[in-house]
Amino acid sequence: MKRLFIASRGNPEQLAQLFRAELPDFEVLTEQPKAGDADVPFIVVGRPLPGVIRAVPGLKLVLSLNAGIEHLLASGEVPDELPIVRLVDEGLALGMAEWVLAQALAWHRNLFLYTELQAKGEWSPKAEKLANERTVTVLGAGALGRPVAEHFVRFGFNTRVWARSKHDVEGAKTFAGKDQLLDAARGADILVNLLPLTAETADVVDAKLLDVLNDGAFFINGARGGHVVDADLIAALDSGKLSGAALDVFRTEPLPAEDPLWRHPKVRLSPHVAAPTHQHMAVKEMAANIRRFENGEPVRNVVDRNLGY
Ligand code: NDP
Ligand code: OXD
Repeated sequence: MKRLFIASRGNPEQLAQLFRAELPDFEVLTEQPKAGDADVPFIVVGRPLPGVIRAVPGLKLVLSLNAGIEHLLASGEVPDELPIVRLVDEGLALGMAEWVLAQALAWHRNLFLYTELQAKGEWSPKAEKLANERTVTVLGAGALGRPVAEHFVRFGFNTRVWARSKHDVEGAKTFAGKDQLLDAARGADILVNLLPLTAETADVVDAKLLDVLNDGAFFINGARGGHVVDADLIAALDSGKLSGAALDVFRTEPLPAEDPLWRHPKVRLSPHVAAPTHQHMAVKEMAANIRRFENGEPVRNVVDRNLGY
């Protein structure tokens, strides 16, 4: 029963070596097991090819190499009875916090603007504000949203957090549910999206939400492109409602060459690198969950299929 299949299309052998170090009593496979083979209760997946998961005999637990698992749910590749564990680890949380704070602080201290002025040879100091003169709203209070909000609090920003349920985040004002979304965002200077992509959260960043931000606000998207109505985002950038946007994720990735976001002067793009999976940290987390499952203990970070995250 101690068998694990790595179905990653990246570098399965490298992952397998890390798993062998964490789970020395396990047989770790990188070749697809088939019907009739001995049972393989555990599979580690990124974006598996069609049919890969269903073909594994005796599968009991699906461990995702990603925090966002909407692609696994949408593909229908994981049979309903199989629990899916999403990736939650310190590496993701630290990485996302670094990326979001880097973007937020660069905008807050006009560093993007000064880079543009430098290109024109223009010495033009702007009125600089302190963090406590700015309001930040973070959408999502989960494994990534909460630590990001806590960093904003530490820097002294007036911090607000919005989630499905009510949270306590020390030093921040918290909001819950659809009815409080606009209140959470009203008058914010920086809007950060760290929601999972679900039926409820798709298109949540639209004209209605952007309209209630402060004029000249900055939008940071580290979650998924499907959260944003791109036409509304571009309209808000063009009208000056937003002075800029930092985008790491897009509806289609890689972002197609013809997409206007590539060339928009107020958009800062990065190629889905905000919080990459650090394999050695992720493997430790996944191995610990496999042990919990084996010992009959509750497995952590199991996806609620009804909620979609
Ligand atoms: P979590 O599942 O830990 O947190 C999700 C948060 O969103 C929770 O606070 C949850 O509320 C809230 N939420 C969910 N649905 C709603 C809703 N309908 N209305 C209001 N709030 C809602 O996710 P993570 O923090 O781990 O990750 C967030 C997303 O970040 C991932 O799903 C993925 O898309 C993205 N990501 C991007 C990466 C990158 O490199 N760009 C890397 C890793 C992840 P509640 O607390 O009440 O349940
Ligand atoms: C993830 C991601 O969800 O890479 O882990 O976006």
